[in-house]
Amino acid sequence: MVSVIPQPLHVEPGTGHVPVATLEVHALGLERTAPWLGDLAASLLSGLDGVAATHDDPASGASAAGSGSATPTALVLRIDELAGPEGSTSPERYSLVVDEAGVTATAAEPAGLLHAVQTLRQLVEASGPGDEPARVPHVVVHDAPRYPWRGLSVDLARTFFGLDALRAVIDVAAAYKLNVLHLHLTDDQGWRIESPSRPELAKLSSGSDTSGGEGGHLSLADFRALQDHAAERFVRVVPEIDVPGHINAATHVYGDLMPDGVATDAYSGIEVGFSRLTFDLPATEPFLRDVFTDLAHATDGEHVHLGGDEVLKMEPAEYARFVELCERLILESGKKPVAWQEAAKAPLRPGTIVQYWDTHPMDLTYLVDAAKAGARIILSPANRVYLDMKYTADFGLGQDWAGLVEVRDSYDWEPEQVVPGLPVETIEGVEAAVWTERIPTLDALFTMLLPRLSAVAEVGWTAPDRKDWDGFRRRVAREAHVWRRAGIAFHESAQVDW
Ligand code: TNX
Repeated sequence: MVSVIPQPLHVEPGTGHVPVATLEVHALGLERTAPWLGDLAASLLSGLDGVAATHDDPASGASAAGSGSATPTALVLRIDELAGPEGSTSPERYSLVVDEAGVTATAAEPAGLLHAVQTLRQLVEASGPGDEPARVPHVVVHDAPRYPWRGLSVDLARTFFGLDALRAVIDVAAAYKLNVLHLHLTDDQGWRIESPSRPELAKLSSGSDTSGGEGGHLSLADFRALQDHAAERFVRVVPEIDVPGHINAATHVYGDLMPDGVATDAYSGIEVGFSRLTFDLPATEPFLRDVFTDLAHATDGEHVHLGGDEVLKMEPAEYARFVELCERLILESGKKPVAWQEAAKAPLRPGTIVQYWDTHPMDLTYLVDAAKAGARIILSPANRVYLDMKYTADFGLGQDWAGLVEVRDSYDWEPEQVVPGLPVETIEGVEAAVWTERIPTLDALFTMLLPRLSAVAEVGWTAPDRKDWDGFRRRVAREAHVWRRAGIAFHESAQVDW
């Protein structure tokens, strides 16, 4: 075990140490694929106590680390097909070697190099802080993730969080090697993304939220900047427009989406399941075509999420027509559909990703059947990874409909056992979710995310036989120092000795 979250697959400790008080990053052969990576690595490592890291940029010929008296230790970043655990084909695989020569990170692709840097960052943290010059024990790490999809979903509709907040969330997610940021962009309370062919949506339906705040929305320029920040950290953004329920923000703008032709009132409460579209109205399909096509154009990623959850007032046949249409619109715009678990009750096209969430006791045969017919499954069991659930009964933030979710609940679960009968090879990954009905500020958001998000990250990355709660408790306690230094709020759960 090394003090790294998520725990790597293969670790060989050595004897001896390498000083890291001055690090010089050499990013080799990344000019075309990830020219920013050397600078990013240097800035991540320079944030650590007692470490000064610079990127030796061959283009500028400049190197500041050499200016001090100590000889800098080299951190080499280099692409190598052979990196990672033997036999691993994961595009995220990497190796990290710390020995007399310095530190060498190799990876099949640039994403793995950033993972290696995140591992190194935690190894440096674990050997400090102290008065001694920073150093890292010799070690060889070969690592690769268990699942290709390790996500966090953030609800921007109930409480709006803007670009800076979301950048901070991405940084934390990437620190624990998560690679998907799913944005729940629309719901009854707000439309939080500019839709160029329907500008009224964000204009008229983003001015409030459930916390009594002013709301807001992401302009396309914001969304562009957000995706750039995410891409530099190898995080894919999956945007969601939730239909055919959770749609009051749209019916508030367009009366012709309502059978009586009358636009609905704005809503800033926290009930769910009361709003819906109507398939046979003439305005419905053009509306869906516009907003999904706009979103598909705006996103760089492969996936667009169509929602589909909690449509409590609709016959199954009409619901199935919505799912079929939205899947088709997304595929026609060149993207792949993702939907909440209820969509699996309708016939799906093979390859659609279905996100399991509802842990109320129920017959899940329809979900298992969909997986057997070609759907890929993401696991977001609410009683484990809904990070808007309260930690304890008296906790001041969040909700408790799925139960209380302490750190250990988020940690101690096995994805293959969540849905009985689900073929394990259909599991694409795991995703935490934070709904924001009762999460009014960024501090509140991080208090709900941390430490539980790091627990979910280990579930998604680490092989089951490498996981262990006692080890995790000790490792996560060390991260408190990192969060405090960065000014990031977290919950000092009684389950951890901070
Ligand atoms: C269920 S999970 C919802 C959301 C709520 C959340 C609150 C899901 C697909 N739907 O609309 O915000 O519970 O925890």
